[in-house]
Amino acid sequence: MIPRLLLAAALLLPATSHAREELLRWLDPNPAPSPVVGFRAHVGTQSRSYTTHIELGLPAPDEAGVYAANAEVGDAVTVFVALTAFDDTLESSYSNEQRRCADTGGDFNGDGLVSIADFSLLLYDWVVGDSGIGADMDCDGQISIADFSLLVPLFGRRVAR
Ligand SMILES: [Ca+2]
Ligand SMILES: [Ca+2]
Repeated sequence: MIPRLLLAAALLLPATSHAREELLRWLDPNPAPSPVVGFRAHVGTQSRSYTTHIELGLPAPDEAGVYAANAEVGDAVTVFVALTAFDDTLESSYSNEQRRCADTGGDFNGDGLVSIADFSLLLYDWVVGDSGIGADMDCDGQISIADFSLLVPLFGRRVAR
């Protein structure tokens, strides 16, 4: 009865200055009627190491069987999320894991402007490795030309943070 997380866009609702909301969407693979009475999200800043556990309850699925709920996560740039389902007695294994990245808007140094300084930071991370400043703009776990391509059109933009 392991639930399956689906990709969903991150919602950037500033719940507090130290948290953000992530929209989770998932499927319950159990044949109807499912024994599941609730779902739980598990969140951490390292893969497969979850420090926060959030009760999602049993929201009503849409007509395609997709469940959705918001989970408030810490404002670390990247978090890892997995789900479990439970019935009256048992809790499932972890679902597939998803990496969720905060949207820095390309302003990696937090000075409110996407400038050559941010390009330099991205290039540095590209060479040296992800330092956690948010340069992994497409959230695929590596710094590459794809992230650079996402940053280029943001050049000169002011970013409220
Ligand atoms: Ca900047
Ligand atoms: Ca990337």
